[in-house]
Amino acid sequence: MGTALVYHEDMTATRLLWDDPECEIERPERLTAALDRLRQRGLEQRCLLLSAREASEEELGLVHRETQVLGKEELQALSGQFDAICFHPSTFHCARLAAGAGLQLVDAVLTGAVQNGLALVRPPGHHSQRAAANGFCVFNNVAIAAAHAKQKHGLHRILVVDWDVHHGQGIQYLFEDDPSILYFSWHRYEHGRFWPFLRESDADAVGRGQGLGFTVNLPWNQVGMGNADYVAAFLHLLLPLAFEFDPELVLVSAGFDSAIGDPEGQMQATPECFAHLTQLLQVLAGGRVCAMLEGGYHLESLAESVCMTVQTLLGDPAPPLSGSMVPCQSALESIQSARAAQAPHWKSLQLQEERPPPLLPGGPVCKGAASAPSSLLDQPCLCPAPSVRTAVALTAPDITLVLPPDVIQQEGSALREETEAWARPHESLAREEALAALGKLLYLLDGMLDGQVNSGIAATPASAAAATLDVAIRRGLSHGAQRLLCVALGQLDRPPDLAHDGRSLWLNIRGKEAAALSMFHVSTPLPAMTGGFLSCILGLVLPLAYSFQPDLVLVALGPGHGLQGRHAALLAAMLRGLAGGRVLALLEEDSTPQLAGILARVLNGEAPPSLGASSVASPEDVRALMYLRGQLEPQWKMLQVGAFTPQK
Ligand code: Q9C
Ligand code: ZN
Repeated sequence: MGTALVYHEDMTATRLLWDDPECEIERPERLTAALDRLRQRGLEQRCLLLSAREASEEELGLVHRETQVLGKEELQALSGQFDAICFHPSTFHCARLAAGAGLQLVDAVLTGAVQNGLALVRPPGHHSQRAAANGFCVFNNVAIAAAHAKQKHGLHRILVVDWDVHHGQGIQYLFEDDPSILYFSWHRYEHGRFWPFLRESDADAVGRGQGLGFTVNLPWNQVGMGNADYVAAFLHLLLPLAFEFDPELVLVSAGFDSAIGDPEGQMQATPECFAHLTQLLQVLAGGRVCAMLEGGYHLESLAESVCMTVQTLLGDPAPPLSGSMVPCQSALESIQSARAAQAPHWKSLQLQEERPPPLLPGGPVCKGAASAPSSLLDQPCLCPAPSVRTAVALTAPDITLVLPPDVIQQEGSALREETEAWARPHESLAREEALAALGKLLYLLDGMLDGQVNSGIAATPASAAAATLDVAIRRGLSHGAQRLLCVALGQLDRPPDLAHDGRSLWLNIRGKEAAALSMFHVSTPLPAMTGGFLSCILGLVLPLAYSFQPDLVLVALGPGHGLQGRHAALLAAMLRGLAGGRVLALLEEDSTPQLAGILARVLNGEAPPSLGASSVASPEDVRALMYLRGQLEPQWKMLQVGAFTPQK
């Protein structure tokens, strides 16, 4: 459905007219560097370009008290009245364009002209308050867009995700008693010793009045937070609340001063991390995500991170995350304290907070941020994108299957002798239909392993599902996959002679018992209700997967898998964050064309349908999750929620 890029060259006009070391980092080059890189990567060309317009007085009035135009002489004097503000004669025009750009983006998304988009704007907005400019921000672009989405489009639930490294206190103040706007912000805090030095940036500021629980602060008390810390914050704090909230629209205060190399943030997250954050948000609100630039002062890091965000909005799979995926102790403590502060207001946190896990010292410690931007930044991932994003290899190409034009129905099959050789050990693969299906699957898998195809769907007769999966795993491991994650739903057993060499992680979702037979062989019941399903995905499947860092994912819906279509779509959409989106879904031949169709679209980058208001996880589901977490947490560190180590 498309991605909008909203911009206007005039927004490069505002600049610093006198010496001020605090303001000098907010430079016009921030916009030109980001835009140049988007062009260079061919990403701008794939977007719907919208030329920013000025917001009207009335639109600004949604959030701000009267605004004024000033003469040049008054600008410096006026600047002195605010914290971290330097006005320029063009500031008012630029700030009106920045606010207008956000409004256009929201209008484009909510009228269905596009699915999502990014507004590349200056000045930023999230520090701006009702009657005060602050922290380089003049008008609160995101807040105005949120108020507009409520007023002009009648929305009732808007999620604002502020991944800028500073606390967007302006947004918090404007909506702290408003339950229709869930505001999440993580920020460098250092126990209150970092700008803007506010007590109300801490985790225990949770909103007031009707808005209790609709302000979510995650203060980082150390610098050096990295990919694992950011993803853990999403999986264990933001996303459970966001799914429970069930937003109709997601606005992102997209500051990239939280990325590696930034002089303000001093954090370590690589640009690829923003692809993952974006992708994780795209499963909400039917994929209606509007990102607006806030901070980001390291031009290289900013440009790369903007590209990662836009690329993901366009539906490209996120590149794999680099580095060991182990959240640091300080991050876990922050996540735990935010969860504890929010637990009274959110059902999805309550059951698990009943017995707060003990905090034990001794986890990994953040390295700090002294090191220069790592080589990760100097060498952006240059792996060529596969020519086919998604291929569907069904045995009888289905004419009733409605697919986007860029999803291909694969005709090819592996060579007959080769297919027979792989099939030989399995009785269930002797039948002609099973052999034919296996030939198509092998052909598809080879395309994926060779890098020609990114993701795919194959089908098999139910009686041959287990054997086909067994062959797929072996073939994957012998033809290039280093680490293979297999998520198996329904009656599928781990192939008995699959080596226990740590190269495959088997996760079965079915039956009654939760069991970790080894760290690479996990079984958990399929929750009946949406709430339980979500905590299974966010609390178990994704933490395991992000810890394991597979380079190939197989997801198999086997006999009696019992998964609803929208749940299958969500699982596939979220597993797409692993292995650079190299995901092969294996279905039963008699699955409905609807199921095959929705999985193909989701693997191809479309948003899964909203789950709607979710039920709570049942006590049994929570017990299963807690049990497995206790078993597996020492090995798979992304499972940690708070600094928790189970007692023996
Ligand atoms: N060294 C935005 O990122 N100066 N504003 C802090 C600490 C103010 C940041 C000084 C930073 C404002 C949108
Ligand atoms: Zn910032």
